[in-house]
Order: sequence, then C-alpha cells, then structure tokens
Amino acid sequence: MSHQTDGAPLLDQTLNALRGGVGPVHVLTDADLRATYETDWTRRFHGEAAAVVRPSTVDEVAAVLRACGEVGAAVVPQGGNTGLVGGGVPRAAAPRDERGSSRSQVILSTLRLRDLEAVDEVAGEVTVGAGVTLAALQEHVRRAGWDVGVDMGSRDSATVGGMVATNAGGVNVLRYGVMRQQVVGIEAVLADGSIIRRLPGLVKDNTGYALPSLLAGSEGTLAVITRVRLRLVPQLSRRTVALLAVDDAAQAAAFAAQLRRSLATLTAAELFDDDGMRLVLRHTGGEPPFREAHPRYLLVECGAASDPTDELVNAIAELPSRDAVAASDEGARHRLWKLREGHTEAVNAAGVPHKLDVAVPIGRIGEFDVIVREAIRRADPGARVFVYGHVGDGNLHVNVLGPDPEDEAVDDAVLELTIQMGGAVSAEHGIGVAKVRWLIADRGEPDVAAMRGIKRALDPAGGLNPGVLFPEES
Ligand code: 2HG
Ligand code: ZN
Repeated sequence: MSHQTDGAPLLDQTLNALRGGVGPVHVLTDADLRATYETDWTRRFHGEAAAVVRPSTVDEVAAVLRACGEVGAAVVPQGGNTGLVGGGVPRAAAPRDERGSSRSQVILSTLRLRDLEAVDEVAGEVTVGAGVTLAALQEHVRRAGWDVGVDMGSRDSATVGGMVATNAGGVNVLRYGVMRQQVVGIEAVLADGSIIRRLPGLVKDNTGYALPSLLAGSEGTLAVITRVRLRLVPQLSRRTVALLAVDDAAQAAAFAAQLRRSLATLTAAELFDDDGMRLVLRHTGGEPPFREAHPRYLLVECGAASDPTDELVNAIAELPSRDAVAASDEGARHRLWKLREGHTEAVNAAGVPHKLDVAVPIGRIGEFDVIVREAIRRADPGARVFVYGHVGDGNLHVNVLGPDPEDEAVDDAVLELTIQMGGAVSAEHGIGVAKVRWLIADRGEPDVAAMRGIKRALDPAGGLNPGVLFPEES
C-alpha cells in the first residue's frame, strides 16, 4: 500500500500499472500536486484522489481505465475543471463498489490530449483532442476563416472534451445550438478499455444509435471522450453589441423575442440585474454604462460578414427601453460583454456561491425571476441573489451568496419552483453531484430507469464517475 486516501488505498501494483501506462511523471500522488485537481472552481466541491493521471494518447487512456477497472478504482474524468456542479472532482465521501467496499478515486486529466488537426476546409469541420481549450480551438479555426458554434466566458480553461461531456451551452445557443449539435464524430474509451471511434465527420449518418449524441451530456459516466470532430460555423467578422436598460426580466424576454424575429444576424441575448452589474464593476473597476441604475439589463449582439450596426440600432429604436447604448469597436464591445461575462468571477470572489443553472419556458422567465427571489428570501432572508443568463434560450443562472455551502435550503427552493413551472433543474451545467437528488423529480422514474440501463450496459462495474448523475445504488 503506498498511498492512503479517504477511500481504499491504491495498490502499488495499480500505481505501477498507471505509471507504466502514462509515464511515471504523469501519475501525481503528491498532495500538493493533486490539490488543484481536487477542488472545483467554486471551492464548493472537493474530494481526495489517490492519484491524478495525465495520459496523452487514447491508448494511454485505455491503459488507465483497464488498470483502474482491475481494482475497482473510480475514474473521475476532468478537463479544464471549470464545471460548476462538482462532476469533475472526486467525491467528498469515497464511492462504494458493488460489494460495498470503498473505492479509491483516480482523476483522469485530459489536458494532455491536445492534438489540433488541420481544419477540413471543404467540410467545414475539425477534429481535435479532448484537452484542447475552447480559446485554442477558436484561434486555430479562426485562422482558416471559421468559428466554433459554442462560446462561453470560461473559454481560456474549458476543454472541448469537457464541453461535450457536459453538453455545454454558452452565449450563442440561440444561433447555433448547444455542444451536442456541434459534434459530428467522437472517439472515446469505454470502462473496459475498448475504444469507440467514428470520426469521418458525416453530417448525415443514420447507422444505428448516435453515440456522439449519447456521450454529449453523459458527464463522464459512460466513457472518457478523447477526440472530437466538430462542425464549424462561418466567422462573423463584423459584430455590434447593444445594452438595453429594461423594467424587468419579462420585458427583456419580450425584447429578445422581437429581436430574434427581426434580426437574422442576432447571436446572443443575455440578461443581468443591477446588483450583479454593480458587483462586477466593483470587481473589475469599470464604469457603469448608464448614469442611472435600472432594474434589469439586456445585452444583445449581432454578427455578420458586413456591419450589422444599422440593423441592430434600427431594431432597438423600435423597442420602448429605458435607455440603450451600442458599440461596434472591439474595446467597447468587450467592456459591455464584461458586464455580463464578469458575473461568474465576481460572484466567486465574493463568497462560495450556490449556483442554480435552470431552464424555464421562455414565456415564463419574467414570472420566474420575481417568484424565485421571493422563494429564496423565504428560505434564507439574508441571502444575496443574482439572476443572470441566456434570456434568448430560457436559461437563467440563479446565484446565491450567504448560505453555508452545505446548507441546501435555497437550492431546494429554487429547484422545486423550477420543476413546478415546467423547467429543468439543469440547462447547461449538468447534474454533477450538486443536483443528483433532483434528477428523478425532474425526469421521472421511467427516464431515470432507462438511463441507469444505459449506464449498466456501458459501465457494468460502475467505476466511471460514480455518484455523478445518479445516486449510488446501495
Ligand atoms: C455563464 O453563463 C456560465 O456565465 C456560468 O454558464 C454561470 O456563473 C454562473 O452561474
Ligand atoms: Zn451560462
């Protein structure tokens, strides 16, 4: 026994197999070296790993899965560790195997799977390693005049593999859809070490179950994604951003709907409140965009090959907003975007947040934004609430500061309301460990039984990311 964790120790033999599989320097057992992999970005989720392994090829990933499978160790796949629901870090309490013994946990970091293949100019597709960051991918494909359909604030750290595994959404969903819709091929390693690979990038491929779609959003519970083929979108070289001051979230949603209908170039419609904007400005040191404070703000962006400023400005002139500003030069656009994208960091700097990433029917966003604040106040009168998100697709991020990280009263209040209003407890961050208790309430028994059936078929011993998505079976 060489390394004790809160779970079972990892046998020397297994550590040696891991070292043989990926090279000794890429098996990290030292506590200091493991530390950044063991705690999530919000600091709310943490667990101890027996080792962090950093394979650089699909065969090395397969060797890791086989070595872990032999001793029943749990494998926790991790990309850029920007997930917000605790699915990419070890469980706080060691998971159990089928016999009830505790499992060691091994973090499988995909960060060394960094291949960037040449853009396929004719297909408008690219194949890349799971560990490539979104920013690196954007830079790569933009050089060829293309772009990635999904974009989000965590682009410098979030990896393509993690984005597929969690079916990331981001700010351009109203134009291009979520990550699942960008994936046209996948390579992944199953729990037994076998490799599935289908990467020719066929837009139409009706030969049986769509495994790329199944793995998108599977949160590391069915396979470790090692390589992805993505469809690309045209690079929109001209962009204009506008910020509208509005009365409430209902008005923001109505304005966003009108702009979706009238502007074919619309790429984003984002919402935030005044408390959130002040928090961002205090954190980043920027200036407020309007002289007066307003209840809510709607940020919209248009992108095209030719300047979309006139059509955007004309369209917003039709809307009875309280005030509005527009920007097309890069610096000013960036400053407006920062007011929205800076929320996650500003909230995190102010405390350990409770993050509720919910979807609600778009027509009920206004009602939800009012009622959810009342529900939180009832659960914790002292809580600070920030509601922001993607108003164009019905995804709101309810962030709450104040309650202890372990106290789930506000989480329950928000998620119960979400379900009552016909929403989903996760819109884009996934279930992770944060919302496991809520999966059945949201999806219902038959859905969850079908999901468990798929899990058992692909990962019979349950070693892939146990405790994520489903409660562990006792
Ligand atoms: C965003 O839209 C991300 O900015 C993070 O999904 C949301 O901070 C959050 O809760
Ligand atoms: Zn988001």
